[in-house]
Amino acid sequence: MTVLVERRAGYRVITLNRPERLNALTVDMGDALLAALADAEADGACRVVLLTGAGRGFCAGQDLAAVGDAPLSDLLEHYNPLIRKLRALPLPVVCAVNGVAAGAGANLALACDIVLAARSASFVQAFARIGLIPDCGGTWFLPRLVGSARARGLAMLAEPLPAENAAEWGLIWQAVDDDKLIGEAVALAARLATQATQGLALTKRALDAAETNDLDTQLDVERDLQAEAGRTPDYAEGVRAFLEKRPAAFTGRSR
Ligand code: T3D
Repeated sequence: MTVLVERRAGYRVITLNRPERLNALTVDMGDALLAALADAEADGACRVVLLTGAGRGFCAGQDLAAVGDAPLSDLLEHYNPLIRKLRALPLPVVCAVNGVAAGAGANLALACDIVLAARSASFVQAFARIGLIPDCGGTWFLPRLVGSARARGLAMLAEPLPAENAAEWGLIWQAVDDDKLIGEAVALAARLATQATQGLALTKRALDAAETNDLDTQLDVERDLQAEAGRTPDYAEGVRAFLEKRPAAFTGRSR
């Protein structure tokens, strides 16, 4: 199976599983990943997704041996829904980048909410090496995360950016020691799985909306989404727990 799913208490671990090809993507694998994300969303007990790769790479982008003669836009008909699903998923998605993340593989990681990477990992916008443009959201994520100058350098030079630099530049959340990556990612997923899931989903929506809104519009978005957050049982529980000086016991439920 090209995508493995492990159900754990409160979260699912989804692992890209073509280690002999550094988890390079095929259309079938992209479709399987999309289905795994949809399954996670439909499972009321799943409050976080943790995405990682098997073996020494995270994902080497499109499998260049499997492109075939079809127009490249056909491939993106499969991969774009994946990026949209990651952004729209009403759950936090933690990504543990265990090794090189290249091409579409890099942008798959950047579509996740909190990206941890092993210190030995790197991010390569490999597209320019083969005459393509950054896809799977690359041209959208890069300038927003690291600014225009660095986005252009990464996209046009296609040089590997080591995980520590990626963290310093704000491309990802943190670089961690290789042997601690999975432990830290699992701890983060488990912690998020005990938090106010609806509030986190609404936070995700608000931050995404802010990418294109002016302040005036965004203030209205915050008002509306805050009203929704304020109707959740977790908000009531959070306030109660604060006043009673005890840890909150969030359920993640919307009502
Ligand atoms: O519709 C569209 O727009 C098309 C979609 C485009 C999206 C894209 O993702 S385009 C970019 C595609 N990806 C790349 O160009 C990256 C290609 N890979 C590399 O540059 C290097 O493999 C890495 C920098 C990622 C890692 O280098 P290294 O030295 O650590 O490993 P390696 O030896 O190159 O790779 C290990 C094996 O994986 C090797 O196979 P072998 O020789 O042991 O049989 C290699 O061929 C294979 N592999 C790595 N990446 C791919 C791949 N096989 C197929 N497709 C790959 N992308």
